[in-house]
Amino acid sequence: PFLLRLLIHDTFVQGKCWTTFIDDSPDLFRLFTSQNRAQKFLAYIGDVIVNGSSVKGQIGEPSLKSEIVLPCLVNDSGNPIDTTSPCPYGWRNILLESGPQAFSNAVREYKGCLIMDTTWRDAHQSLLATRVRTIDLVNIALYTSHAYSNAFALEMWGGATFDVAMRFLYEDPWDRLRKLRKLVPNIPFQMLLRGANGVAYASLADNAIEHFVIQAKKNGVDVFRVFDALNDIENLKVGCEAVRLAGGVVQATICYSGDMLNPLKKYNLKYYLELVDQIVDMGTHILGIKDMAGVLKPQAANILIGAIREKYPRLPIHVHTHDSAGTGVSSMIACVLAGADIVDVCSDSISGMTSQPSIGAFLAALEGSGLDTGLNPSLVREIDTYWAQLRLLYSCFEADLKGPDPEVYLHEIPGGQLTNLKFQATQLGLGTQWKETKKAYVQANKLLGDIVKVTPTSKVVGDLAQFMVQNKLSYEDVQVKAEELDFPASVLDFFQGLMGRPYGGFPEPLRTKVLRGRREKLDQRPGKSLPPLNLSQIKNDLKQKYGEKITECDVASWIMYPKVYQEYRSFVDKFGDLSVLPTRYFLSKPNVGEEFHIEIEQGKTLIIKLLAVGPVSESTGQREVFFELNGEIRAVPIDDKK
Ligand code: 3PY
Ligand code: ZN
Repeated sequence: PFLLRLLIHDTFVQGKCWTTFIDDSPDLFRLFTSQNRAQKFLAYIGDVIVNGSSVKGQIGEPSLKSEIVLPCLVNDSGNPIDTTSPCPYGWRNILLESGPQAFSNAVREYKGCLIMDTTWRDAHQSLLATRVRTIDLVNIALYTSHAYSNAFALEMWGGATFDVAMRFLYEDPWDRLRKLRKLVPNIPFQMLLRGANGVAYASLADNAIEHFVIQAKKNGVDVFRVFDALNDIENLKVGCEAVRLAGGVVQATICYSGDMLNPLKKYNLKYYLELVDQIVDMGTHILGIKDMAGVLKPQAANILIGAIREKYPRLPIHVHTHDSAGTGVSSMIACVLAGADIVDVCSDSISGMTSQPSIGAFLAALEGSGLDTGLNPSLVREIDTYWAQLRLLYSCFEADLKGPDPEVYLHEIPGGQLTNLKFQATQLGLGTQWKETKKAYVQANKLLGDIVKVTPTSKVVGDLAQFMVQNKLSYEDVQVKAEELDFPASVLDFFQGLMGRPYGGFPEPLRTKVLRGRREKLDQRPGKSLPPLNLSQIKNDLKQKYGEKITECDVASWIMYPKVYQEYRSFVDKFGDLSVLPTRYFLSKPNVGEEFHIEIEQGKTLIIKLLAVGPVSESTGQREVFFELNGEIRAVPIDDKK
């Protein structure tokens, strides 16, 4: 094929060949590159055929195996909306034209109520183990750009998506951001930043956070929801300052925990209002209220938002919740009526339970209030026809929740963690003891001092709860035997102070007993004692290892998750960039005779057909898998690992 390509090459045909012709004509080699790429795809697909999917957390096969039907958007006059290019209008235009402060002023002045859709981040993080892949977001992006053109934002990045993209989906999270940004230039993109932890699980050097946020902003994030898991303002400041310096919209956020209406509980209205005062002193474009477990009941929402609105009439307020108890829509309506400017909802088919409340239900519940979201419910519903299919495509990551569970008011497990913890309990053989795990979670939280529970502190409580169940330890046992027990690493990190300082201080004598002098207690902001990273050195080291193409985004990925990044790179080296492979073939094998397409880049498509699977060779332990690739037969040897 190379010779053929050479012989038909324009320059060659015209006889204008020179001695460096081959070196100067990279197009001659493109065939090899794409053949090499195709070979890697076949190696991955062959492995799924012979050994089954190895995607972590997958149980069984996708329920949907047919082609996904895309939406068909029509306007109010019944005419089709052109979705071949993005919608040109949206809130992002105001942001780009006038900057973050004018943007947040415009949000506050908006007479209706705005929504942020979380379908692309928190909804699938909370119901489908964060496994939704870039290709499935890309395929709905242009439609979303039109149907959601008046949304305040789409939450589409950060939180667990960064880690999971590389660790389990073998994708580059930055690539996702760039692709979606191109397709949706009109709606602001929001990400979740874990304050001084970036998108990792523990504090990083301050310059690492600054570096990360600069890349996120450059590649397409507009609004940064910044929180600290312990509501520690010093930690929060690190993230917020980084966003301000990068030119992003700062959404400094308070995490809501407990039950403000219960006088016996630790976190009351006064606690939250003092936090708001500190945030206002620090400065923010928008105030975020993050109810990560879905425990903000309508009446508490009314009082809390009402009090903030009264004290700070100019401050835009954005509220986030989870629908675990089934009260999400009513709480969000209460927030809006009390003066919140923006609330979080998501596409109906991927809403409810540990996810966000349904957008359709919210829009319907708002009817008659006079508060306009600017969204057309029938377009929103049409987008949901896509998500209804996606829910089936990703059914193998379902946590098997069957309905709302108001028990969340007792255990306060965050939405994203609840599904995870339930899954882990099953994997650890604790499935029958899921009830015990929830009970232990309450006791573990009490032992840790009734802390605010959200990543990473929720993991500390979860790890301690699992440890108690596995070792059959009661609340009293932990207190009495603390000096002998081998606690999970996250519990040691927490007590050492690596996650910051909890409100009311660390519980003593438990802290001292757990640490037993093995680790020095840290009683200041963790990042303060971390030396700045040598970013150019890291980049040079990565270039040495992976070649000259290393970017600042790679540097940021490596800093957040060094081991995961290395494993991701080895995977891509072996199987190529699989982000363009349709999800059905990423997760399950094709049938013999089935033909499918992979668009590896615009205008370049691989047509693949599975022909047959050979027997295992006794000498090599391999099977030959026969494909037709763009009309040519290929035999790919695959190790049979079964
Ligand atoms: C995350 O940090 O990933 C969260 O979703 C916290 O709620
Ligand atoms: Zn959430």
